Amino acid sequence: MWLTLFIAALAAFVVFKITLIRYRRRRYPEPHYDWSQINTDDVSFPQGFHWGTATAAHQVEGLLSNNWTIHEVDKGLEQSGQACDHWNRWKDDFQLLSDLGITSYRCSIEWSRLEPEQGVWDDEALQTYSAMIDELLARNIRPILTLHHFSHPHWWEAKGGFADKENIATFVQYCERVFEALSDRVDTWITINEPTVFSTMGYGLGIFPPGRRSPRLTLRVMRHLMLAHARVYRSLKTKRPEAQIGLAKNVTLFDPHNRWSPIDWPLSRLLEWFWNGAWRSGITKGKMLFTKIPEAKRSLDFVGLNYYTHVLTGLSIGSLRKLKFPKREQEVATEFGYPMYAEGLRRAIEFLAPMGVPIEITENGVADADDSLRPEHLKRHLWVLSQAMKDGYNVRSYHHWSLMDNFEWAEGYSMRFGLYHVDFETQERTLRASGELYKQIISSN
Ligand code: GCO
Repeated sequence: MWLTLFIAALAAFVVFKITLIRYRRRRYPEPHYDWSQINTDDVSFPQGFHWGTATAAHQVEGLLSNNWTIHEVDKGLEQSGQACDHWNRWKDDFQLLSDLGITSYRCSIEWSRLEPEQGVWDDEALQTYSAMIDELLARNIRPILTLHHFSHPHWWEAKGGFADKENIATFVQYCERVFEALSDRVDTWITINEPTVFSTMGYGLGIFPPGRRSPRLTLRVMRHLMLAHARVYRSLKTKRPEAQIGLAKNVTLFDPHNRWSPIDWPLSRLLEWFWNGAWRSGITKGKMLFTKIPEAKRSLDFVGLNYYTHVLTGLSIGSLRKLKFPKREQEVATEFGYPMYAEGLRRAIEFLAPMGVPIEITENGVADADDSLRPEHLKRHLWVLSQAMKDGYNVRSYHHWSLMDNFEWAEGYSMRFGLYHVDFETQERTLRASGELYKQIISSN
């Protein structure tokens, strides 16, 4: 009798587990393609599709003084220093864009250059940005300007940056000033780059400035970034309703390392909600992380997608102090540690599509110093993108991260993401094989 009961209970448990796993598989699939069976050259893109590359001011311009430069020194990180000396070499660098056949270029404005002290504006710096825009337009390259890409002035950081709601007003003023000067020529704007990365890395994991480790602050900064984005959006739209204003969202996917595990699966759902879902709900519903932010509802004309990888969650991820990135057997680990998972680009697009606005791929790329992976990386991602567009997803552009090797934040110069190799001693730029490949893809599409 006990044995029968035991066997029945065991059988019920197994059936329950299998049903649960089948349900999870169906509802949260993690597709992996057999790439050996796919012809990644078989791609096509519609007329008017934009081919681009992306950079950010702090990563390329050089000799800045902002929240990051302080953090680099405080934490003993590699210093950004001269970076790519782009502030002096931008004309030559724009020639590199033309050499590739680029039609869209995403870059960012450095607030600390424009307003080094509160209320003291450097008009010459603004003039330089303005000249950059003219040069891009003369080359038939559409500029996309990011107003905040992780860096801002010291004085603003000292006042608490995005952790203090009161500071949003000065951020909005800065954005308005730039918009007033450049929006006669720039149509496409990104308010904030990767809000979840900025808040989690800076206030949760302590890896980015200001190096805090506080869950409470992380959530607060996430909400403030949403509010700041919404206020900038509303203000700029009143100034010029036809401008296209969006933000760049890093969609990292979270998949359970082990689908049987009672830890891995709920953890992946939780992280997925925290990283992606809460943000999407802020924009679609005006509600984020249990707080109403009504201004945020429908505050996007397009959404920028930065896609790099999926993270396999579970105990295998290590500790918060030392994150590890496990990978599936069939996956290749990139130099950053996380796996190459091109299939996820499709999932990221599917995740954003319900927002009902066009998608611009504002970043996608790989750290790969010897360029052994980048050509395949590029081909796979563009194949996935081409398929998604054939299936009707509204994607307008692809911006490869990055035009050239540059300062990769906490990783310093060790991670090389460029289509052009940069020799940081001589500042010489050399086109990599993957850059050559990208150029060919652009010219045949
Ligand atoms: C980010 C940024 C870029 C990075 C790129 C490579 O995602 O952190 O937007 O500035 O350099 O993503 O990691």
